[in-house]
Amino acid sequence: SHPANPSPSPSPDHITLLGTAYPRDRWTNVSPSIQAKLGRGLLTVPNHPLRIIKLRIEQYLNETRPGTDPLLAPRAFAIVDSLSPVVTVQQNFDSLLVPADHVSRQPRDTYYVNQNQVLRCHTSAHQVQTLREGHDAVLIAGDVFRRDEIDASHYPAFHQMEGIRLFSHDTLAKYNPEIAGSPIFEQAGSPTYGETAAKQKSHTALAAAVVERDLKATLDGLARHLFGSEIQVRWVDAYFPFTHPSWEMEVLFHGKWLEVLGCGVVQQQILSNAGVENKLGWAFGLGLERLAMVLFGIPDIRLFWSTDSRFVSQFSEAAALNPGANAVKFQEFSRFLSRSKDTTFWLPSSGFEDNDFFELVRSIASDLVENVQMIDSFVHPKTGRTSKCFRVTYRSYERDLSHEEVNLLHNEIRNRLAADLKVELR
Ligand code: FA5
Ligand code: MG
Repeated sequence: SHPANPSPSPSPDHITLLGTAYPRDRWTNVSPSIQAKLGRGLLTVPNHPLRIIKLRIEQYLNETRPGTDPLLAPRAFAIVDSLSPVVTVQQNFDSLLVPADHVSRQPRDTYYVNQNQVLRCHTSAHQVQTLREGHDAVLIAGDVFRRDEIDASHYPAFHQMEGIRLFSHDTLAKYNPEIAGSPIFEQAGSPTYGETAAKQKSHTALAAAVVERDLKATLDGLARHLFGSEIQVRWVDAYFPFTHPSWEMEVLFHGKWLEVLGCGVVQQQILSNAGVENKLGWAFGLGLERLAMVLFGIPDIRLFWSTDSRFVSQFSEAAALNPGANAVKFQEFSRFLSRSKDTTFWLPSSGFEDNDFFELVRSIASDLVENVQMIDSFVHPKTGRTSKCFRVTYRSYERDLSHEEVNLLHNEIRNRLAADLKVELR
């Protein structure tokens, strides 16, 4: 695990993250509240629900389960879970074929340490380095960071687990006899060489279909392992620069479809860049909070960061890892009063992003804010200016907030809005 969160930066020219000082530049946008989340090591806290989910996934992928018929065995996934979340732009984006102008690279969405380094926004950032080490099956777990919206299922720091599985022709044929006499790669110049909706250009349609089937069977099986056979799952077509074809898996939770993971067939270019030859494979990246919320009925993503012992004491790693164990449902330790306040303003003519507002709210109200919702937006017919109204809902998990306290927070937000984001308050 990482060292405890460090003292403030040694100089205004540097930002200290996990004990290392990094030069600041005009890209630096890691906020103090995010800095404070680094090194919390939630995946190493005994009985923490995120750790339980991680262990249950490892258990599913690495143990042969009686009564199931794994498409591929033995499943020997290497576990990689102590890599620093500070990665290079190359790792987080370029190594995954993310185009230079892709939206996710913008400082609007990503925490930049400086021009060359970011807080990883997904565990996929480590795909190439782990593949280079020669693993055919690997699980990568860790904390990831994104400037994102604020609600019960989105938080700027969360946890992902990445799974990668590669197959040679022989491993694929061993468990899928239909492929024994057929190639897995197309030769350039062959009439079937070329990308389709279902496959990459250099893959045979059969090999791509077998890998897709294994991927979906693995993840359907994982969902049943975690949630029981009653769980409702659906597959949605998706797009990622680093996989093709790609999907997202959603599970039914409280009557709504909740996206829990993205996955697909790994771009062959990534494998060859990592020095892998004559193999193809799949990868997935799942959100551990989303799975834990479903499994334990945890209503709000902020709770994972709670230091209130009434949170972690409700969960038991030993019990949860028993085969056939039923997950104990989380009992809310009282819901305190919530207070909502609206704020309305004219945007500056350019340069305002909703995420800037969310981050500002976080930086002032921290975990006392439960939800931020845009409730109105319109363009003035004469001046062409845009007005937005956001509703900020405040609620603590530890106590009732007073009117005065909420007013102070809200006024501070309004002052900083005008000063830092150049809006005109209404
Ligand atoms: C990715 O991050 C891809 N790297 C996943 C992937 C890996 C695809 C390998 C293909 C191959 P996405 O941005 O959809 O994809 O995030 C994956 C999961 O992380 C989501 O399904 C969700 O469960 C979780 N997640 C995303 N944003 C947040 C957030 N702000 N708070 C909590 N969980 C989140
Ligand atoms: Mg997604």
